[in-house]
Amino acid sequence: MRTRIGLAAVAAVAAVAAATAAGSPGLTATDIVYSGQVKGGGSDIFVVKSTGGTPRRLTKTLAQDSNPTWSSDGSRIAFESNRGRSQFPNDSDIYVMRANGTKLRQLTFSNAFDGDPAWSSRGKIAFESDRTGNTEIWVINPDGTGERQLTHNPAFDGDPTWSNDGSQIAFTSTRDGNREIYVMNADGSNVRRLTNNAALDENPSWSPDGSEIAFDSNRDGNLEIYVMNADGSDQTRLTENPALDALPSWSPDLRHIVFVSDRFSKGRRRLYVMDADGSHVRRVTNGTFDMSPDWSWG
Ligand SMILES: [Ca+2]
Ligand SMILES: [Ca+2]
Ligand SMILES: [Ca+2]
Ligand SMILES: [Ca+2]
Repeated sequence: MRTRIGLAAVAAVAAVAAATAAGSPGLTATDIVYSGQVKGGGSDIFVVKSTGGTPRRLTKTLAQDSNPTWSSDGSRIAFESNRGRSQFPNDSDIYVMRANGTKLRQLTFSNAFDGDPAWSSRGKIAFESDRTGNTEIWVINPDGTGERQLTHNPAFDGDPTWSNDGSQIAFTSTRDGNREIYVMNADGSNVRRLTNNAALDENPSWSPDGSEIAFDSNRDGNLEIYVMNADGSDQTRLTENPALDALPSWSPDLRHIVFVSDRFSKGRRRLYVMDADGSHVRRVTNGTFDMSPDWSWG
């Protein structure tokens, strides 16, 4: 559900320009995959260095390619796309390709929405689907086998993110009335709620060492990035800006977090990297609608 934060129509210009994160102390140049709006109205998958520079475009369609996620060895990328299934307006499916954009393969084939994949260290891909009539979390193997439903609740269940060892999944659900962050075992059992707040709490991202979960919330009036311990304790705000700040993802060395913001560019969403304590925010991309970053595993 990551791309559905107010998907307003925006002017479409290709997403390439100089960035400002180069030379930041302590920031290692590793790959971040994301989706960017492109000329003609679709969105495609791009990879950019965390230190900025010209993004590499991996897909080229008039469709919406979005919500990319790295395999743990960095060799493949899974993503969501509505390419090729236009007779079902809300249809999208999970696709896998090599990290250079070749060898594209479709994994799901329902006529409903299948999206927001998250790849685990054990090789499983969690995703959300509304094929049963409401949004649930499912899991599938990267070869298309083993498709299985994990949540069974009439509310929205989405935004999956795996713990580092692949044993647990954090996710967003409205089962208690509004968007909260929950954790469950990888087989769907033992659901525990981590947030309890009348505001939006969504888009969890598990840290690579398993100790913390970053997420976004508007509990302080507008969307900001927060972090909490993996048991839900010590919920701390990292950003403080009237702009939209959402969709966090951790760097492999735990020292930085990439997120989406429209600060300095009203209506244009770009990727920013900050230190894990919220300091030293620097811009990474310069597109019109850059969304859903996923930082590589190493
Ligand atoms: Ca589908
Ligand atoms: Ca559900
Ligand atoms: Ca909430
Ligand atoms: Ca904000």
